[in-house]
Amino acid sequence: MPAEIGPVHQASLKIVVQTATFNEAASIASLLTSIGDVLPSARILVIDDESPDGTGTIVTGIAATNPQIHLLQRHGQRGLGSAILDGLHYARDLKADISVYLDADFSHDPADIPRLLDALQSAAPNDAPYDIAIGSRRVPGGRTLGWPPTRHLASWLVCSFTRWILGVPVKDASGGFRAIRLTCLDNLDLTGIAEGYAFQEDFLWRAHRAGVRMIEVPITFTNRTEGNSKADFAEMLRSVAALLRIAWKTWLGH
Ligand SMILES: Nc1nc2c(ncn2[C@@H]2O[C@H](COP(=O)(O)OP(=O)(O)O)[C@@H](O)[C@H]2O)c(=O)[nH]1
Ligand SMILES: [Mg+2]
Repeated sequence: MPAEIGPVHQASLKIVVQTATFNEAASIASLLTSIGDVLPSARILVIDDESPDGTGTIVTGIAATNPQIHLLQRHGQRGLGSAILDGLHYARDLKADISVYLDADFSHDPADIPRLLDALQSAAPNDAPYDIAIGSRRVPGGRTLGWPPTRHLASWLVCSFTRWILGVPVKDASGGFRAIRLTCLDNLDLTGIAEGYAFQEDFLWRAHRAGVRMIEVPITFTNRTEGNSKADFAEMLRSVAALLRIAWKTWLGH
């Protein structure tokens, strides 16, 4: 049953829902079905990095019978951030107005997408509209389920660092569930943006400095029950290095 129809849908804006995948064969088919149930008119884009478990092959099969589903199969490349960025550009090439991105492991509930879309339209009459709606675990009503204490600690450190050291005025800068008004990309310099998980903080840092308006929407994040996390120790180190580079640029006033 489709979710409640909000103002964005009535305005018939063109929406792409995108998800980056690496080894998500266990969940991708049901995720595509769930997104289609929530937003029947949206295009759905999967950006896959040659997943060895055949995620791309599964999507190819589904896309063959459903023209609303697109696969961007990348070759010889890895990285959550660069995958999301390629997806945003792909959505813009499709002439979409808004792209929503979310993880492929059901940590983000597709049923929350309409609330993110509606938040983009929620600015007061004389204010500029919001360009980014952030699915947030750190505003009242938001929460994270199923994480070990170490993940909670790492996430709290990253979000605090981004808020207080990098100066980005949001509480959850590290989540991967967002709605983006694609015109805002025109005002952002995305050269050299982090290609891994630190893309999430780097993107908001650049957006904030460009004057892009953002709003946080409470969501429940549920840790995956299928497949494995790609946020390993090496990725954590890459993210820390990327955040320190951004801090350096912040202090230098770049
Ligand atoms: N295309 C692509 N997707 C990735 C890559 N790394 C992670 N992902 C996807 O990014 C999302 C978040 O990754 P996940 O492993 O769930 O991270 P966690 O939720 O932080 O533990 C999932 O949909 C992954 O499949 C990558 O290198 N390339
Ligand atoms: Mg996950």
